[in-house]
Amino acid sequence: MAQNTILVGIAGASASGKSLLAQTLIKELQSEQVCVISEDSYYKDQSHLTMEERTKTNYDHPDSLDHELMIKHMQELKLGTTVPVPVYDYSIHNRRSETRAVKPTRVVLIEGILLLASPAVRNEFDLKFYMDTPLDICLLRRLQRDIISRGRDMDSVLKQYQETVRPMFMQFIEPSRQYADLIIPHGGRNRIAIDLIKTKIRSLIEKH
Ligand code: UZR
Ligand code: MG
Repeated sequence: MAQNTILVGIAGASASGKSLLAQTLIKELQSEQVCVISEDSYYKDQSHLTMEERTKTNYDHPDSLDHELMIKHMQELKLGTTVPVPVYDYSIHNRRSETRAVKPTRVVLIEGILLLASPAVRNEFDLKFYMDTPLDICLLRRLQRDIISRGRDMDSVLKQYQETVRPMFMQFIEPSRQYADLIIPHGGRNRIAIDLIKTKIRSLIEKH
């Protein structure tokens, strides 16, 4: 039997434009056969830790993510099962109690920093993209985003950037670029890349 759900991975540095690309594809495709899941949803449950302890977690290291649950969900989606995706709340560095039911649509986009870093995760994808946005641009976006939407201040963003974001990018994310099928420069507003990916996704939906 042909596999029904196609899994598309969008990896790359933090604030490289992964979510923007995914959201743009969803908006422009206007199809009920496409949806998006964020790898951030799978940050491990930290209910047993105090807020103080949670701020010390290295969220840029693969160990902070529940990749086992994510892989299980990826496999279930491919088998046609609806999955309960955790809902993550950055302001409390933890999962909320509720989950989001994600249906096995024809194409499921998954976006996240560490999707291509481990063989177990990357092997589940049918198509793999890597956002190759210059790091200085990512840092500027990250400063803006974390201060405006994730309730941080400048000092904490810069500290986190130097302590974990940049070193873990060098150790895990940048080396994972080689596993992508396609490398996307210029960030989430790369019009040619958006149009090419839309064409590919439309053909996958139509072939169904
Ligand atoms: P994107 N992150 C947090 O800052 N706090 C959390 O509770 C969970 C995640 C950050 C994480 C990573 N790390 O760089 C980023 N740090 O979210 C990934 N430090 O999200 O791909 O949207 O940038
Ligand atoms: Mg994002």
